[in-house]
Amino acid sequence: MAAILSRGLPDPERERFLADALAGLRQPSKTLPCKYFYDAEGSKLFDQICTLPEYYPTRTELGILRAHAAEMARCLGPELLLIEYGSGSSVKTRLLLDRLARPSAYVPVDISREHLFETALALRLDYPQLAVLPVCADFSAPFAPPRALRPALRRAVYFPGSTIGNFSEAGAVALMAGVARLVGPGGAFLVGVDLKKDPRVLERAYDDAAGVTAAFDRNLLARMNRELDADFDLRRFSHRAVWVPAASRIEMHLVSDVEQVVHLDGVEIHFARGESICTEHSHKYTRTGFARLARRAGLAVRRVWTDRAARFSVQYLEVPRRPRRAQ
Ligand code: AVI
Repeated sequence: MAAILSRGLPDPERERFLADALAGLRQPSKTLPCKYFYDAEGSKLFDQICTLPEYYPTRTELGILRAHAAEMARCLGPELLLIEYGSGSSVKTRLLLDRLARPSAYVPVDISREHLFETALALRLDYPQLAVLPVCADFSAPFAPPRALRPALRRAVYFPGSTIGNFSEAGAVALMAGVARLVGPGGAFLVGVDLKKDPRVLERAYDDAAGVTAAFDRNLLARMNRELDADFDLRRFSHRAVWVPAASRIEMHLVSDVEQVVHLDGVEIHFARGESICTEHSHKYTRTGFARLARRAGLAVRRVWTDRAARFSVQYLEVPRRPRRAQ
C-alpha cells in the first residue's frame, strides 16, 4: 500500500516523512526522528524487544504496576477521565482499569489507527460499563479529548513505557506542560520513567545479543527504501548503542561501514566511512532530575514507585490547584 502511494498519489504522511528524513540527513550530524521506527514491521520488532532478557524496562514497569496498581488507582481517585498517550495494546492500562473506582471514561490516544480501534473494541467487550473513546492523534501535538457522557471528577494522563525519555529535555517539558493544560489544576499525570544506572546494563539493553534492536534500528532504513524510494544497503550500516554521560542518555546510531552515496527520492546523500545517523535518544533520569523537569512544566511529583533495584519508576504527579485569592 505504502509503495503504491509512494509512486503516484500525493500522500501527506509520505510527504511529512520525506521532509523529516531529508532535513535530518542533510544536517552536519545526521539524524532521523525515532517516531518513524513504528511502521508494522518496526512495531513487531519493538514487541520482540520488550521480551528480551537484556531489555529490562517493560517487565520491570509491569512488575511495579502489578505490585502497586491499587495504590495508584487510589491516588487517581474515583470518576476519572483517563487519557492514555501512545496507548498501543493498553496492556498496562488494564491493571489500572481493574482497580479504578467508577471511571467516567478511558481515552486511548494513538497514531496507529488500526491498532487503536482493535484495542478499543477489545476493551469495550471486557469493560462493558466503561466508555472507551479512542482518539487517533499524535499526542505530542495539541488535540481535543472527546466529551465523556458521564461527567468526570478529574482528568488524568497516563504515559507508560518511559517514552518520555525519547524526548529532548525541552520536548519533555513542552509535553508535560501540554499534559498540565489538558488535565487542568488538580489534574494528574502517571508516567513511566526509566532511571539512571550502570552504563553496561544500558548499552546491553539497547544492543542485545540476538540482534533484535539492531534489526529494529535498520528497519528505519528499510522503511525509507519501501516508502521513500531510497536505496540504503542495510548490510553497509552497523547498529551502535552508546551511553553519553554528559546528556544522561543512550544514543542509537547507524554507522556507515564504508564511504557511500545513498539516494532518497532522487536526492544524493553522502556518507563518509564511520559517519553515523543518530536514530534515537533515550534519556535516563534521577528522581531529583525528573522532579526538576516536571516542575518547569507546572507539575509536582507526589508519589514514586520503583522496583527493588530502583531500575525503573512509575511516578504520580499533580497540577497544583491555584491558591484562592483573599477576598
Ligand atoms: C519506546 N521507547 C521507550 C524505547 C526506549 O527504550 O527508549 C524504544 C527503544 N529503542 C530501542 N529499544 C527500545
